[in-house]
Amino acid sequence: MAKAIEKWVEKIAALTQPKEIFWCDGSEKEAYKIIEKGIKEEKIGNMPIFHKLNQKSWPFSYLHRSHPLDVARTENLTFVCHPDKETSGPNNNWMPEKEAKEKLISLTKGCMKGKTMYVLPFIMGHPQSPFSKCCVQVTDISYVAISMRIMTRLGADALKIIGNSDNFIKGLHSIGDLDPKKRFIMHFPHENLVWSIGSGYGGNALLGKKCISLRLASWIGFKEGWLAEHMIIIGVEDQNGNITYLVAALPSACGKTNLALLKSTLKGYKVWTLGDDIAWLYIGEDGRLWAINPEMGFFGVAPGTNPKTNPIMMETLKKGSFFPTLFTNTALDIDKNEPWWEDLTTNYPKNLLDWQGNKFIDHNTKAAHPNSRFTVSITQCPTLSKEFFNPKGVPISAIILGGRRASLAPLVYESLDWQHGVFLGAMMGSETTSAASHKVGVLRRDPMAMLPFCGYNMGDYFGHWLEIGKRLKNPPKIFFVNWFRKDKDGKYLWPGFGENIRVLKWITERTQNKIDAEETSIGYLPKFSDFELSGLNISKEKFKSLFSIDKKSWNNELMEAEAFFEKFGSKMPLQLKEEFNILEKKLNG
Ligand code: SAT
Ligand code: MN
Repeated sequence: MAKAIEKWVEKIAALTQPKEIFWCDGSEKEAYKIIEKGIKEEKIGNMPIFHKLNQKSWPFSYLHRSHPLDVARTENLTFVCHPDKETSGPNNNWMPEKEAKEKLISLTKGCMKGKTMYVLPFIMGHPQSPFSKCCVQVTDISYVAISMRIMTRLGADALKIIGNSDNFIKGLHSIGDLDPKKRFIMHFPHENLVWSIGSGYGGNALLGKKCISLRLASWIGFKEGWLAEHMIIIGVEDQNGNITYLVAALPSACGKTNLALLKSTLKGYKVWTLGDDIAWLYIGEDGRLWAINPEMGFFGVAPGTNPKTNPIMMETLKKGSFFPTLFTNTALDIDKNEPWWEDLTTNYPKNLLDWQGNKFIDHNTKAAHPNSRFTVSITQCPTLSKEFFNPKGVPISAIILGGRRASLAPLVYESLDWQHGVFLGAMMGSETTSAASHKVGVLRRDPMAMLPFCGYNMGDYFGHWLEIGKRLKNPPKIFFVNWFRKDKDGKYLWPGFGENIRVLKWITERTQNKIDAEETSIGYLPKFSDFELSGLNISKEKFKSLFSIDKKSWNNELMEAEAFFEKFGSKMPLQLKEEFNILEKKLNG
């Protein structure tokens, strides 16, 4: 009798009608066979899927160019279809399941004609962890097959664990004809199913990432008592060799990847990397919060990455291993056959093709797409923590949340307790940059950096955070950071990058109860004498402006947050309303 997984694949093949079915085993040999297919057989427009880059300077690296209208996640075409609209909440697009399936079936019928259907069995999380999830995704493009091999634990192990059972998360992906009008990324949490058609872009197509590890997993975690979060995981080692583990959620364009691979400027301090995007958090037997990274790779933004801003990522990208490294929509230095992006070097290479493969002439435009990306195995990261391979994960002492705020938020502050931290996290907002939107400096509410990724009603999500806090015997402290505060002349007050280790030092010392702090209306702030500033040109006065609290702006912030909270109606937990009232009183009392 055919196994459940074979039956499911047969059913999908009957609908999509591929020329052949290719079961992937995750081996090295197979990876290069798929890349060959991408170079010789598959195309987007008239462009091959992969271009082999200079293997001496960029070992095992390939360039991929997407369809020009398929360069980012499309939140407006992303749906979470719980049986009822209220469970999906105002934070998700929703349509009735019947209507959603009808649309998807008509778009998917025969969509793989003449193509290869790759079957990708993979595990999100460590195979020996009770929290890991087995998944199977089918796709009709080699780029996605290879990307999934880098980003997940793909291959025979997953098949072995799945065995005859039908206990696996299902992902159906096809690039369709890449027409944005025929594009949908739909989630069916009650069926453990993601169905995505019309896009080959990362978050829309690598279903293990945002679709499974955040949207579906957050819902599973809600029901099972754990959290799936949009967070990096790092270990901070101090002069005595003690390592404190932290998670951090920052919206895009807030230096999240740089923080995950931070190169310390403080002697004796070192940051160990465990993850750059997603953390699954569960309550351990010891009553502490533990974190695992379900992924195996980095899918990071290329522009701005260079030996100064992120030397460790540069090393990771250049390392090369039997996992290929992919560059998507970067520019191409023709003479060297190397990828290039803005700020990689100070000068433009002489002969450059832009991200669409045209000769780059107009220096008023960007050569690499602002959202051009690299896909690289985490195993190539020189600062990878050995605990990454521990199925238990790591115990978390602090949760860092934050955003980009030119004024308002101090460089760092600590919430008074878990509930207060959840409240501040729920009203989190960040200013957009030109890379993310054409309007610069527009404020977007993005609670816990999860707004586009929470697979259920965010009012329930806030309640779930509060519940988790109650169950933790020893909850992590919750901190807020803002690297982007500016002075009156619009200049950044804080140097950022490697110097952020100073903020991490203060945070870890607070978790170890080594130092006290100044209690204010919004939480605890560092004392000047406790904050490591040696070697930086930061006066007491400048320090004060990094940490000043402007009553008027905070009142204004509260007003905006109130309007945001109202969207969630009766789902909004009462405790957060209480916190709201307390803060309002403190600010004005
Ligand atoms: O959404 S993606 O996974 O494509 C990129 C990101 O926002 O982290
Ligand atoms: Mn992300």
